[in-house]
Amino acid sequence: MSKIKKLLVANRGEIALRIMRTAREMGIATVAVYSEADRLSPHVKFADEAVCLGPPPSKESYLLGEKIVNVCKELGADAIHPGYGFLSENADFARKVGEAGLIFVGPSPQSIEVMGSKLAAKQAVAAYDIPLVPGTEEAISDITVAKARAEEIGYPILIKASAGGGGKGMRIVDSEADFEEQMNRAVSEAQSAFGDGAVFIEKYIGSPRHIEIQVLGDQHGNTVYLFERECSIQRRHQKVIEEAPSAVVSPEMRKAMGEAAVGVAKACNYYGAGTVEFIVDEQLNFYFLEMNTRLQVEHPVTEMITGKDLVREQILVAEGNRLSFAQEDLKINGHSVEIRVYAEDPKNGFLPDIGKLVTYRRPQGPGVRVDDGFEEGMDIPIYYDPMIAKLITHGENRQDAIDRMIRAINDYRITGIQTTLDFCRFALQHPAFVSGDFNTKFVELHFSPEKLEPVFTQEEQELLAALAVEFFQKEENLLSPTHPLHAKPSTNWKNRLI
Ligand code: MV4
Repeated sequence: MSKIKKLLVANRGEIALRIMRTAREMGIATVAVYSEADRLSPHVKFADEAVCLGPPPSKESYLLGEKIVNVCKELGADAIHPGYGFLSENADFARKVGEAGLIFVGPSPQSIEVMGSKLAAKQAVAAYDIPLVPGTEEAISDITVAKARAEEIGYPILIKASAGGGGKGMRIVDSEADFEEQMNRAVSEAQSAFGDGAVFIEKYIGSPRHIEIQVLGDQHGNTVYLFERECSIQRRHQKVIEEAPSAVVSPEMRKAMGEAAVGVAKACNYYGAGTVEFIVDEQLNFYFLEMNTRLQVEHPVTEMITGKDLVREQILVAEGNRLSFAQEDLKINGHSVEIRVYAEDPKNGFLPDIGKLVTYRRPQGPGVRVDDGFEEGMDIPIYYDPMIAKLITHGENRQDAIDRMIRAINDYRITGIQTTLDFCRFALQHPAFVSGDFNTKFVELHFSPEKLEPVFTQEEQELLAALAVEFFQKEENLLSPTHPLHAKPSTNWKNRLI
């Protein structure tokens, strides 16, 4: 057991802030690192100390593992939290941190390594009773053998890269005639993208749900699950809406998935916070896909329904403490939804829309949480992920959490850049989402840009503003029945004004 006194957070934006807030609550001093693009960022201002790593590109700043370890030693910090992305799932980095006598707030390098390879992960869990999608458990080396296996499984099949993940390097094959060509392409793609040409095949599950289980393990062999997150609402492998619990998971299915997830964690001697990803078919059969060995973007929905602070638990476990609660102590309280607010334009193919946050006002109120890393007036840098905020709501039940989310979206004020807020409201109000009966095809099935409420161009907005000014300058118009004071009040207090 070694108490952490000073924690370096090797990340930026909302997650760096979120981690430092918990550290401060635990009496731990914080060190921020930043790139030249993030000099004025809230995570830098919040930290007790901050060190510039270099120019804006990640490779010259947030990915400089050795430099980060050196900063840590120089400032006398005793631990590094990697957040998500960047160095969070880099086994070599985790190893270097340990070799420098520092604590890596995350799993062991061995766990990261095993789960970083889809094939090694499948092989590791083979001894446990974990449902896997029918397929090959080893890399394909002989095309004739592979074709025979594909025939057994039945087309369509999916070719996946072992070193891939998050949907990279996947290919659907509809019939044997296409097999060889698709496989050769998959191998050369995997070789050039990941430096590892190993591929394997799986039965293709057509319209799956993506449901994942949060797990937490200590260094003494105790592992618990903190229930599921439903993450099926995504666009090109980028999650848009997440919720906990899932509308389709029964208590029995929850227990079965939770125990399978704990099995996956045990198969790689996992400690820390991790997420076991499953795909769920239309008959609600679930299959283990991969394990993410980091804190995830969507962890807040789990925190909202369990009352646990996952970063606090990560830190306690990294210090060597035993988990302070058992599986039976965990209960689901209500329902939570998260949307990711991206600086992207849904009306224009979701192109990143960088620029200045001219207006930025967060929604507030009961059951509303905003995790963000920007302030009004700041520029959104082009170098990093376009996610500017996460908006999370909690309610007694699913509909309350959704209603509250729509209210919070309506209260959010962002100008200067286009965001995915309107798109999220569209999704949340869609009958398929409201019913809970949806899968990973939701966006391609139900969304097209014209479904968003029409908005005015910049020119039209200026014209309307000018007309409005002129209109209200005439005193008689204030008494006219078209004045906003007379128009459809959302509450009736305004009626009492006149
Ligand atoms: C699949 C699949 C269908 N069948 N595997 C995509 C991300 C990676 N984690 C695994 N993925 C998938 N694997 C089989 N055998 C469909 C997907 C998939 C998907 C999975 C989760 C969330 C969104 C997805 C979107 C498209 C495809």
